[in-house]
Amino acid sequence: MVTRQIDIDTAMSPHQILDPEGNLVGNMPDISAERLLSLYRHMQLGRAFSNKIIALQRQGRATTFGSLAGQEATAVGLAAPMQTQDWLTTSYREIASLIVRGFPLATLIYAFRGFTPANYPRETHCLPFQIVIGTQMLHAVGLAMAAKISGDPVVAVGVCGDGASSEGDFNEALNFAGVFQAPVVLVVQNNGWAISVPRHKQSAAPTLAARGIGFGLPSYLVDGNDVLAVYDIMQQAIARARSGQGPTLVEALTYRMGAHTTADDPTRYRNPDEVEAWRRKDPITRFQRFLMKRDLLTEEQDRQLIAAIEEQINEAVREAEAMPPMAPDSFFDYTAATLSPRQQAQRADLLRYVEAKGREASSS
Ligand SMILES: Cc1ncc(C[n+]2csc(CCOP(=O)(O)OP(=O)(O)O)c2C)c(N)n1
Ligand SMILES: [Mg+2]
Repeated sequence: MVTRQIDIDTAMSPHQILDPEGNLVGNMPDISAERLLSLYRHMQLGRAFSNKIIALQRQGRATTFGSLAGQEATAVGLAAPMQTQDWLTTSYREIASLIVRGFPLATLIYAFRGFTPANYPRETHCLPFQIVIGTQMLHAVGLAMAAKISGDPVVAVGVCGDGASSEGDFNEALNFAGVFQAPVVLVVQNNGWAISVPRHKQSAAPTLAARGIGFGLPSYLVDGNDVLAVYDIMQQAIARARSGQGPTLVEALTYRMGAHTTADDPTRYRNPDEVEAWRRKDPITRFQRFLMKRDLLTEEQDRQLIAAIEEQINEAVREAEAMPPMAPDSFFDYTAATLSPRQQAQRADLLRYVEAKGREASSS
């Protein structure tokens, strides 16, 4: 019988490297200046991307979108230590993680026009982001098990929200990962809310990280607004998984500054004081202060970086809006390798309907 010693303390108080003023309060991980600036640029890119899609949605140029604001340190810090061959499975809230993995901005924007990209960027090793809450945690464990069975030095990272931790899928993923020692890192991005349901309604456990202990997983609570702390814990967990030391659960404590999605009004259920308190812990401001104190970033360079990001996003919007809409029946191509007679009939039915609607529109 295998007995593993699991430290409960790491799951109880958050690991922190930078305080909200950007002062170093923990051990600095071994990261080059170039990489520090790349983390910062991706955080700014994540926020600007989120703001842009929300603006496009308001103009009828994008679908429903869940704000990323406030969660950039977690999204960037969890993806940055991954290697090219590793797999990432996320929800809709981790778009900045996909960007870190090299997912093209124009392809993402095309997806937020409501279309499935014809040339999915498989080389990024990111599964399509999940809307079905919690499911991607099982996908991550499955990918990790495939790597383990094949003997590939590949790690999978699965990310979900605090609300998702109440789903069966989340618990099954942790249990399976623990029993079979899958090379996986399971991350809960605890942003305080699952639409209008607060964290305390999800679990009576003192932290969500503490839940990992019961499954036999080394578990870590981390300040999710501190990119260095997230990077540090993730780097260690990924290295352990790669060297055959099994899975880890990470809970990143952060906050959803914006609405759940463009279809939500959080002022109906959230106390503005709570939002204000978290604004003072803004992950981008914190890291910006740190970089400036270290003379790695000047105000002028910061302005230039933000302007360059704006231009990069505008260019991606132009590119995405120039792409033709997907054929309305193309989703049949992604659903099954071969269509059953019933599915073929459904496809023909859909095409007849689309054609009739087109005729109706052109005659009116
Ligand atoms: C299985 C399932 N149940 C319900 C929903 C509807 N739904 C969409 S988002 C959401 C809340 C998710 O909260 P959380 O896991 O904390 O993620 P967050 O949106 O805060 O990132 C729910 C219930 C869904 N998409 N899938
Ligand atoms: Mg949440």
